[in-house]
Amino acid sequence: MKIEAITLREIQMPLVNFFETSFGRIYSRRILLITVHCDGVNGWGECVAGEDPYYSPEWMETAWPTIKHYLAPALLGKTLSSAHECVPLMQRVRGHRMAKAGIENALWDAEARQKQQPLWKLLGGTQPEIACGVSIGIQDSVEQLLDKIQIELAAGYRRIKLKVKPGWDLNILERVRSRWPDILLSCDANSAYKLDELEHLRKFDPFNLLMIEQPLWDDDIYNHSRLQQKLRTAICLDESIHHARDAAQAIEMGACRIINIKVGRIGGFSEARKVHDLCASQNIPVWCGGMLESGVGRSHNIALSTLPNFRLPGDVSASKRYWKEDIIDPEVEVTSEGTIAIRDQPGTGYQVREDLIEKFMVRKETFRVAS
Ligand code: OSB
Ligand code: MG
Repeated sequence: MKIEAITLREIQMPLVNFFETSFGRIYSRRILLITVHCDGVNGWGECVAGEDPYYSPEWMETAWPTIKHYLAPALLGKTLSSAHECVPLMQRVRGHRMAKAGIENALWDAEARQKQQPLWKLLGGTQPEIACGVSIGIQDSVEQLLDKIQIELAAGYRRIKLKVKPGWDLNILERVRSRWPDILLSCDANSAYKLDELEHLRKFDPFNLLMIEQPLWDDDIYNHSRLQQKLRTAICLDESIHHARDAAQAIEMGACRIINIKVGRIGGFSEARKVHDLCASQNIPVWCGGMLESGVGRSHNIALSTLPNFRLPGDVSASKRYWKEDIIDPEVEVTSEGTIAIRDQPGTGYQVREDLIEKFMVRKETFRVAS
């Protein structure tokens, strides 16, 4: 598999509904798509870095030049026998995991298409059907939130995750639990709390949550271990886990009982599998997080979620929850049982709609081997 060229495209797509977390609200997404051109086959990846450096230090405008000036030059002209061989070639660049993941995952897609094999099988997936949950952002009113939950439960989703922050937490959990005492319910703070709010966080315990995701600082593991000792509710780490060593340390310290794997935050499929395998060996369940992806990233999340230790429903949901029209064919659909059936065609099983990408595109740049 010779890497002949790499193309970056920025597309802009309005969200069907705004999405609000403890770090802010967005109405539309800027998405960086990466195409690797290898021996006549194109592989597609999505860099999940956000519009702003709020979820992570990485964002759209760091990913593009990092790929242009460092990652693409490290890869162009190289011949790989499989996608994971790109990892050591990009290692000199520190961090920038979402940029690296966008490229690595595009190479996996190319490899799967070249081998005429489904990506999920190439990754070692074993589950032909995956369980889906939804992440519901902060709303303008509690009534709106309850309406949203009602709609998602009626659609069949198996787990509801609510974004929380001080002032939008115990009050909503109370309302939700009194209406739905038995649903699988979790919450995600995106680092909205401090360790001195322990007494407040302990008040989450009676709501019988599946987990509380990332209550404390994004760059902290140790203080989560102190907090976990004092909470009955399981902590799930998202932002704090960047690679398998982080996961090993977090588990050893008792900082969490569940880990959210986002392939972008972890730096690509190879490292995501390492985190998965490590958690499996320690009996820590994992689930697949989302970053409001277009169909390209979404289809990669689906493939990853087929690995055996993805034992809890992921934030992997239908295209139409986010997009009027998604850039893949078919769109991702969720059954009335709240599952996605894995497609068995070569690659992701979804075709990239270049016509639509052309329509949403605001910039494009191709890098080739210098001749
Ligand atoms: O923390 O899981 C998160 C979206 C953007 C940034 C961070 C997060 C999220 C979500 C959305 O919760 C999950 C999805 O894509 O549905
Ligand atoms: Mg999260």
